[in-house]
Amino acid sequence: MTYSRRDTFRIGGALSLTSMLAGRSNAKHSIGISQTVNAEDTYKPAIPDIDYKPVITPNGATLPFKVVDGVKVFHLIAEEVMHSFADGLSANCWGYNGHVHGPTIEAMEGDTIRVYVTNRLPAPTTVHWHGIILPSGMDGVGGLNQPPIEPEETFFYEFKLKQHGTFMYHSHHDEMTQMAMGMMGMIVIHPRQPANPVPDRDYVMMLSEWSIKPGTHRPDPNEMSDFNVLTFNARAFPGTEPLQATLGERVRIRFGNLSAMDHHPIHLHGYAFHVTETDGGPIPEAAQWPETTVLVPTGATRTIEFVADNPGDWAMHCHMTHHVMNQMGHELDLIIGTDPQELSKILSNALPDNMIMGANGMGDHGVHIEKGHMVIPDNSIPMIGGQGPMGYITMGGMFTILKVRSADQAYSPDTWYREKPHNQARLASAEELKRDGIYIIDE
Ligand SMILES: [Cu+2]
Repeated sequence: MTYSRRDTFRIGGALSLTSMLAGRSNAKHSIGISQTVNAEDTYKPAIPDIDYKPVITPNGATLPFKVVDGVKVFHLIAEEVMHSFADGLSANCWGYNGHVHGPTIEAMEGDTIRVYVTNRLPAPTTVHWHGIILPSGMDGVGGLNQPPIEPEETFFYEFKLKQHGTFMYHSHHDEMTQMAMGMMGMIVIHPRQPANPVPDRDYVMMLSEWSIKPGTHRPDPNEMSDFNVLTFNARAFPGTEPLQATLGERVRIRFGNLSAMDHHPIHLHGYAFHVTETDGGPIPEAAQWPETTVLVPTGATRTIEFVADNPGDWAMHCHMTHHVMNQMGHELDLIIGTDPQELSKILSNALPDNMIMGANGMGDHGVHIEKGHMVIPDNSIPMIGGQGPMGYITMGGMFTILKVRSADQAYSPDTWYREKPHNQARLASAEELKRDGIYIIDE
């Protein structure tokens, strides 16, 4: 469905037609292609579901607002939050308004937003509006653009949104600590005049990484390289909520990455997509090229779009293989190819309850843990994956599932795609092997 300004007038009868038309005629490309709004333009604040189709933040929330004298007023409260990454792992993090990460701030190009930031943390903080073009005094770098917001203080930020696209917000005071603790969120600014068809599903995914030592309850901001919890919207698989699409729908996914030290190549199965915008602005259609993996550098956003024309359950994950594991130690000795029985015998004098794992790789760890064969520290998810329709999914971390269904198939996040038998990979039959001249020789 294409969502036009005409629809806005029809649905939103209360909105002033004159002011919107006036704003439209004044609109021009002032700075770069992403900016179509002049500072002097006056628009009515855009209303969700009337002026724009709201985005979906899986496992997250959108920050509510109210309108006071034509200005959108938001209230961010920085505070400690006990956050669950997946069943079995939670930690005391720092976030906003009871959420880790903070709720998505959503508005429209031309809106003036006022954000009150209350600091309920034990440390000073600030908020930086990443990618937003605004006055220097509103940019939120502690010490440079403003004094830090001391505990219990409330700061005032106000600026007009002159651009559209996908941006982020995060603490810019003691960043290393505060961002490692979770202090970040996404900002979506819808265009006044959408250039492309408006998507039917518009998802927001914040990528981040954490160091949480098994058995502890706090992220460790001092970690520089060995991150062990990798997340989409602060959740690790199997804690990630699937993305949903109905066959034929246009899907947009907005990725933002504020990981401490890593870039994430996000791969979507079953599709080729186009990268349509960065936090620098929209990419002209002629310059977009097809991809199956989009590299999202830290400190950047990348937006992809595709038409969901291939039904099924499709994996979407970071392609760095250590980013789809949960809380494993990466300094393990290599024992692939060894005989676990022999090794176990040697160890049994010193460690009678030892259990050698990993001789055939890591794939069976999650199953062992879930069946209780292996005791794990309290509050930890070492290598646990999730149960799928065909067995155990040996993935964790930055992994989720896009579930594309036809309109007549009821969708629920817990149900799986039913593939037609002729499209299903399976054990080869003896008859087939013989027919095609494939001979399996036992050694
Ligand atoms: Cu990654």
